[in-house]
Amino acid sequence: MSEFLTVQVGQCGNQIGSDFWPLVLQEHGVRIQKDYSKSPNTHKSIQSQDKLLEAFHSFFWNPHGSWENNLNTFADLEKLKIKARAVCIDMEDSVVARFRTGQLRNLFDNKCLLTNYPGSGNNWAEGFYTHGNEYRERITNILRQSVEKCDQLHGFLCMFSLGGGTGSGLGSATLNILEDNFPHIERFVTCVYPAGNEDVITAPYNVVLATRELTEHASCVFPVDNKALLEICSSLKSSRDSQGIAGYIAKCKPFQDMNSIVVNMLLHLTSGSRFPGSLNVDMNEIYTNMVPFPNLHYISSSLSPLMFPTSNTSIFTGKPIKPDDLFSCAWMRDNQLLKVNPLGGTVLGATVVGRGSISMTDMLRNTDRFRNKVKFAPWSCNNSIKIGLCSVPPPGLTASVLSLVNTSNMSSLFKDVAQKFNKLYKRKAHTHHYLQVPGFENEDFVESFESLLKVEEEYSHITKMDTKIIPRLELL
Ligand SMILES: Nc1nc2c(ncn2[C@@H]2O[C@H](COP(=O)(O)OP(=O)(O)OP(=O)(O)O)[C@@H](O)[C@H]2O)c(=O)[nH]1
Ligand SMILES: [Mg+2]
Repeated sequence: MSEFLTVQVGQCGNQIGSDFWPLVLQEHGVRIQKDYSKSPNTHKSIQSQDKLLEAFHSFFWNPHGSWENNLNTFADLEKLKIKARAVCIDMEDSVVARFRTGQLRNLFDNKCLLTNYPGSGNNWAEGFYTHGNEYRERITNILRQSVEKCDQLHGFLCMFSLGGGTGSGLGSATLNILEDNFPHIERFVTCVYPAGNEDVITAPYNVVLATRELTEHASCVFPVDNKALLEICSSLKSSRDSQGIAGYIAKCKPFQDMNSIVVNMLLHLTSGSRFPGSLNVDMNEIYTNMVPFPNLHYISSSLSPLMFPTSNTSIFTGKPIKPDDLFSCAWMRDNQLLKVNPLGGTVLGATVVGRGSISMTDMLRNTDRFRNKVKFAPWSCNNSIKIGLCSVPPPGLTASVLSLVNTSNMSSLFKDVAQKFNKLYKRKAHTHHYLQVPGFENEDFVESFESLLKVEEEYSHITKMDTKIIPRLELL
């Protein structure tokens, strides 16, 4: 089984992380609550103990080496001093402090938690140059120590937002450190694009500066955007509420709900590398099949059923879930974790991973339906779609589907980002905050913007390619 190391940077990255670990434990059949009698371990009683135990070292390491069969409760993990394979970095202390003192405190290795005060002030340059230079050595050492604890490290799972300063700036710097020190280990990034009606005025700068780093240094990016996540969550929670999204935000803790959707996507994405299945699809296979050219590595993702793990409510609640409906929902525009239409453009690569009771027949029938709806890139042989079947469903479900599409429509994301950047940059508003940071130059703005336009053009170019019938080569 493959191992993954999560690298959580900034407030958003660590908040996603704080939702990630309880759900990983739940998925591996470990109960967290103190009063265990109140929460029967249904997932574990349904799934074979061996399957869940074998998968354990994907996300955890055990200083004693031996894995016992009785990892039923969090106390069992504490007894064995089992730790999460996690590196948590933030330049302020509020979120990471909760890892130090919260209910799961013994899960985190204190040596892998790195904080400072008071943050990067929503400034990519502070995160990338100031903190990146200051902490380069410490981050390198933490990463080295964490990697040494792995036998079969498969990839880094990096999580951060692009709107603030630490996640976007120091997250980018960390990506560079990973590439320099571990060039052969894939760097998978889940990054959060801002919603648009921003709480951070300088977000367009941070997004453009960080996107260049993602293009140059990530292996594969699974972007999500807060607008799409907010709409999904509000429709899940308050579809009967006349106030819509505003009503939902007023009543709930939206980030927690939004993050749980992202976490479910990450768990589904890595499920084939962790659990057995009749058609296993590993993360490196996803990467090979989905990324035809190095720069075009941005993947739109969607899950079905979309649900909040804590409440187990989804649009299918109370109804039997038909496999075909699960697939249809996964390909719906409104269910994408990013505001792009996966069926509208040209498909550069597609993967579908079914978990639980999805059969091969269901999979083939539905991927055929998908094939008939979309246009594939001209080089695609027989419009191929990578498929995976993992036998362990997410807790509380019998089946689920993850759709991944690398689509030329990704250009719309970059167009939108460029527009917002231009609005600020043409008046040079707020640029002095960046230019006063040692190491940052106006060239950073210019080159990052050019890099963004290049990716946007490369994606747009695919749409314009014709499917030409190339005659077979004749032997001379
Ligand atoms: N989905 C989601 N978005 C978040 C979360 N926390 C912050 N954001 C978004 O992330 C952006 C701000 O980035 P943060 O992660 O707060 O900033 P940071 O990386 O800590 O950087 P600084 O605070 O500037 O040092 C904004 O667009 C927020 O809306 C979260 O938990 N979930
Ligand atoms: Mg912060």
